[in-house]
Amino acid sequence: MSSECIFCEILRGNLPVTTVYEDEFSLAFMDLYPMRPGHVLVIPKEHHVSILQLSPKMRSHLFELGAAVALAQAESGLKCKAQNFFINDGPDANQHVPHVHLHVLPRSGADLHKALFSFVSRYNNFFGVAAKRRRLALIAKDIKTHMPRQITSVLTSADRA
Ligand code: DGP
Repeated sequence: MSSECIFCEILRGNLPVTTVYEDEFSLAFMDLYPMRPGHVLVIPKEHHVSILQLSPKMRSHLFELGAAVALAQAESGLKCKAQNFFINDGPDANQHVPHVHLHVLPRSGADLHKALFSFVSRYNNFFGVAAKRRRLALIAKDIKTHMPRQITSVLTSADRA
């Protein structure tokens, strides 16, 4: 873990987080500055900046978890007809938090302008105000309720560092 990484601080329990899913390798939680309602981040517990530093099994695990989150978002009460899955992989790709994170961004089918605005503004380093924790907690509860019972994973306890 890195002492200068806010996601590591979240994993250590030193910063608040609104969790959607957790296992021994990964965490899925609500983005505090959601680009659209229901925006979730999926991270490995190991600190790495780039997906290129992850094992193939870990990369696969993160994407399977991202897919499970997407299924749950689609089943939840969110307006969600599709998702953007994306990773800003390194500072020169507009990565702001130097810890691998997969964005799972619900799209309503009628939100092009709002989504475009949020992409452009954050790529200009403007994130706006943090979402209200109570609202994040309500959305997280809804997504959690719809998470698949089992996440397909190639990782086992033997893969623990
Ligand atoms: P990126 O620009 O790809 O590095 O995305 C970083 C994301 O992290 C961005 O969508 C906002 C989010 N974020 C920043 N600080 C916090 C925090 O303290 N808690 C949570 N939950 N999300 C955060």
